[in-house]
Amino acid sequence: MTQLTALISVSDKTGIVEFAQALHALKVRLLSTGGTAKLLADAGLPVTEVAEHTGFPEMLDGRVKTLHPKIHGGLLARRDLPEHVAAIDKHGIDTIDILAVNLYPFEATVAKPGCTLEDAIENIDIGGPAMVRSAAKNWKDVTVLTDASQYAQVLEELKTAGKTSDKTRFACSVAAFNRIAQYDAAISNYLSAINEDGTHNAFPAQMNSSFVKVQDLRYGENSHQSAALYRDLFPAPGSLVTGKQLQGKELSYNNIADADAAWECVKSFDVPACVIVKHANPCGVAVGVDAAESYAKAFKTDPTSAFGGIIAFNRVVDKAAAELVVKQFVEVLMAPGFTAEALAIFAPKVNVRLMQIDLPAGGTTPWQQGRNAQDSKRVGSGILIQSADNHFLKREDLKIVTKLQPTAQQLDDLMFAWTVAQYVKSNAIVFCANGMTMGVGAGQMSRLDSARIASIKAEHASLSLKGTAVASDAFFPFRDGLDVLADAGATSVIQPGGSMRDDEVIKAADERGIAMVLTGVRHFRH
Ligand code: 93A
Repeated sequence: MTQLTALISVSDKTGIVEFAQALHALKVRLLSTGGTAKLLADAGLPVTEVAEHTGFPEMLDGRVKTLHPKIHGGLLARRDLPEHVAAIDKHGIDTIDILAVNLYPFEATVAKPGCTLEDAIENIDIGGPAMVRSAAKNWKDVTVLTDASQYAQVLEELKTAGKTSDKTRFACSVAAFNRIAQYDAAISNYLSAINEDGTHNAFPAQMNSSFVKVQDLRYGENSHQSAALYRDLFPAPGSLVTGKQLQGKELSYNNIADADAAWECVKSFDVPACVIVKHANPCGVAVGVDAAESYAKAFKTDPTSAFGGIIAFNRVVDKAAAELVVKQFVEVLMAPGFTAEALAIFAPKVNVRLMQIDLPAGGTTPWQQGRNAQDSKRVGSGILIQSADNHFLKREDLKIVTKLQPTAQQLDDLMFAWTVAQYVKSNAIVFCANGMTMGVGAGQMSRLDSARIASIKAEHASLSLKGTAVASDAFFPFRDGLDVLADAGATSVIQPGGSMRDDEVIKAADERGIAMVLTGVRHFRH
């Protein structure tokens, strides 16, 4: 039997010495590129460098190593075609029967924070994929290995049969093309998302997205669903996925979803704030002089729902805040930092998941403010993509439409209520007073029901809604919704306006002694 030749050229050198040793034991001739050849030679293996084999040196810092007809001819020549065999003979080209290649680590390079465009470019492998494609195309004659996990099977077949099976060679060829497709997609995704100076391009011409796996999750929304967390190749600074878990059990799928809702909401406040989330909705939000006060107020909104909640702060959690929070059953606690005393208070609570997440430094774009420019939602086999709801209301945008003008305190509460309503699932009704939610009605199919539920919740928490400010995430189609708020005790309302019956609703507000302001924007959230 003629001697087989293997070309080995790998960046990830895991298991390669053992593989080459096994090939050598099977009398396979070894060809290899610079770094790999050195490693194999150091292990005492007889190996011919590709440069020696081709008679052409590696050049341009290794950019040209294997791009040579002696390599590609050896991989591509069909052994069953006499013309092919004659052609390679004429040019002194030897056939290559086994190719083991893994590529420059492009994906790992660009996944590193701070990777420069230049680094990324240098890690685009050209010669490796070219050889892999040649070998994979000629799968009937060549076995191509692109992953260390394939070495054992191929060795086994070589040992027992002296050659690999058609089945294995075809499977290796498919795996090789899959790997190349994945590799090229990573390059295309990366380059589509940056500008020529290396800055991030939030709106690339091509709607590519590239995700880096963060971790497998124990299960998805329910225990029969499997799940994993991926992060954007370029996560917005200060977003949840940039955080570090300091203690506690592994985060679950639902923990992460709820934590994101809480973190996005708490980031919206400039003053110390606390957000408690359950089932993707805030069940208590408040601002205060410090973390402790904001928590105490947020907890009061709905102590029943807060049990097992996900809590986010936009200030460092100190001893005073920790002493309050530790009294309740908490699943996840997020903050830009924790004092040593606070950490000591939570240390015995081994199940409490503590997350430290930096706040975004801020800037003019949503991304600099720690928000994604886009969000998306799967619909069957499609995907809906939209620019994210990054509209943040300014006081000067408000239009007062009632005879009664809101007082300064009411305006503060209306602005606060509006901010919270943005993070409550529609239909959203949020009663507030003194920088604290007093009743949250979320996720109902009817706005009236959301209003009713918000007042029932306030009653359960023994909170009076007298004199409260209310936000409605979308307009009132009829006056009945407003009447429910007035009956509950509200004296000021913020809502988008824009209904056909705005006049009827404004008239009702005047009748009921309510000061009403319109925002001109709505915040549906589904
Ligand atoms: O720079 S390249 O694109 N040009 C080439 O001709 C070439 N040939 C193999 N990269 C090339 N390779 C890659 O080098 C392989 O895909 C492998 O990742 C790496 C192995 O280099 P070394 O053996 O010197 O460590």
